[in-house]
Amino acid sequence: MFGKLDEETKKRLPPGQHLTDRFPVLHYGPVPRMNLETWMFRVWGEVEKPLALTWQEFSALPRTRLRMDIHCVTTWSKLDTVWEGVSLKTLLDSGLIVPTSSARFVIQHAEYGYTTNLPLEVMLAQNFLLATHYEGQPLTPEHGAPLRGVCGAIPGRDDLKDVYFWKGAKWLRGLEFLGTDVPGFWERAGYHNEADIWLEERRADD
Ligand SMILES: Nc1nc2c(c(=O)[nH]1)N[C@H]1C(S)=C(S)[C@@H](COP(=O)(O)O)O[C@H]1N2
Ligand SMILES: [Mo]
Repeated sequence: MFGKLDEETKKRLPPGQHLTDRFPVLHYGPVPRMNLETWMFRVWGEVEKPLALTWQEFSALPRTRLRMDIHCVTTWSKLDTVWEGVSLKTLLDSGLIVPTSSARFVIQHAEYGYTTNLPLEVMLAQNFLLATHYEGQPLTPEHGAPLRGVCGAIPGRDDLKDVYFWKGAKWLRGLEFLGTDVPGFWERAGYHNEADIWLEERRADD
């Protein structure tokens, strides 16, 4: 489908990955139905005060737009995807979320009990977003509407940690801050806890 890759593109493609210009849909289980009237976004655990926001309140938060390359562990990669939403760092900087001094990890909790875990530090970086929009449009149901975690790679930002796309939960409903790490859904199923795309941390024994 893609012919010879130029040098610039090659550098952006992690080992073992190939490019697609489609946007595959990948998840375990059915697509949940959403009801924005009853939808709540919650933050709990190692935070000074638990938080609960309605969809209207979440939609009023300061927003960020981000261009990233995304890399699925099943080996497809998609370059230059554009996302819009709220960065976790903004929520901490504004004081809306205040982690306790022992907070080190965050679990994303999604509909139907899907979870995925990341170090707090990774989720506070520029390449992680709580996204409501993809390519200027609200997320479609199959891609995680109304809210999903998104993690990708920003070309040229070698200082950031880049993880596989499963580390962003579609149909995100809450964040649990923790002092110690707890593996999420795919992590318990044998996928690598760290999931670094450049080190090919796919399965736990990779
Ligand atoms: N809630 C939920 N989120 C999920 C998953 C899932 O099974 N359930 N799968 C993950 C995986 S493995 C990938 S590659 C991406 C796929 O996102 P997409 O369907 O928008 O391409 O969602 C991630 N988030
Ligand atoms: Mo994936």
